[in-house]
Amino acid sequence: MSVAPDDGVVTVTAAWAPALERAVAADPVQVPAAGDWVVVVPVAGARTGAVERVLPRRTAVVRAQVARGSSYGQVLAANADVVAVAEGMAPDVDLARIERLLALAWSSGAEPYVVLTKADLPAEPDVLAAEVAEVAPGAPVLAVSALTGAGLEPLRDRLRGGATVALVGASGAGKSTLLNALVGGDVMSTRALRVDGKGRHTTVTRELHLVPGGGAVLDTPGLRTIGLAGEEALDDVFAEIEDLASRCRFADCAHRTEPGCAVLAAVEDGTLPQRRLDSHRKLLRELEHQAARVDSRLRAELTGRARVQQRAYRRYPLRP
Ligand SMILES: Nc1nc2c(ncn2[C@@H]2O[C@H](COP(=O)(O)OP(=O)(O)OP(=O)(O)O)[C@@H](O)[C@H]2O)c(=O)[nH]1
Ligand SMILES: [Mg+2]
Ligand SMILES: [Zn+2]
Repeated sequence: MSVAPDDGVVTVTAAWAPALERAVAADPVQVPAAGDWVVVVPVAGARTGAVERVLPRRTAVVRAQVARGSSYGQVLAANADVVAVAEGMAPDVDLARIERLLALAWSSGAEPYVVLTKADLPAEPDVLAAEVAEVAPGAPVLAVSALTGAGLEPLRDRLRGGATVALVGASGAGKSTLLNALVGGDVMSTRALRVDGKGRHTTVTRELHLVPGGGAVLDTPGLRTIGLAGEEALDDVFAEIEDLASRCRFADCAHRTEPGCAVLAAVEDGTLPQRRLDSHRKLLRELEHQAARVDSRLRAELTGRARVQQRAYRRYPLRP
């Protein structure tokens, strides 16, 4: 783990202190993540330290841990002001992936953006951007090219204002290339896509880089699986469906067969794409499953916690 101390120049290596190990044992979300502020206690006579504590996060992008069926979350980026969902305009745009990542972005507490990269490739980037804006209510949608520099100004503006911009998205979306363009140097290595268009996971670490004119950009490795952590609210992601739902005849309308359903009526008259409703249902179902996992773990923990704590304290007795 690398930590940039106050002067922002020296990098110290740091190991987890027992106190932090204890915290992580109780809740893996306490694992220090890129963007975290931590308390480091220096080790005398060495350029190393021990990370005692992770300070409370202002915002956090959390996904479900990769292990199938895990009820724990993993922090991808901490304390970002803007979470930019990066999606390449070429070879194609995956709307469902954008919606899924927006769920993480909205629930992070940061401002969600959609950044459509490689805008130099499609014939009509503006048409494509307008299409994506339909699935991203409330989030600015930018069409950018790291190659030509087009469309980067809104992000540069936020950075000049001191914001930290976290980039999340599939492998090969162009996150590291975008970071390099914003930072103005070759700080992250990038790599061409395979011929089949699938990314190769060039970036394997989460890194935060300071931008010379102010602000910081946080790069993350491309995500293959983006599991919802179970705490997201989809209301923001599907704001127009929420809006329609408030006009359904029944307050508990499931928008399936109910009479007087404003959502189904909107699908019927073509104002709401069926794909959008399907996507909402799919994420909602996934969310409910994950929330149930978290619930049953929390119940089990209430009974098991005392035991776990006893073990941890035996291993790392608190010094007086
Ligand atoms: N034409 C064009 N190509 C781009 C642009 N941005 C990125 N690329 C290309 O897309 C490929 C993937 O870029 P990366 O920046 O490595 O993608 P990444 O999202 O960081 O991928 P991972 O690190 O695997 O998550 C590289 O070949 C880049 O040169 C762009 O604006 N225009
Ligand atoms: Mg990368
Ligand atoms: Zn309804």
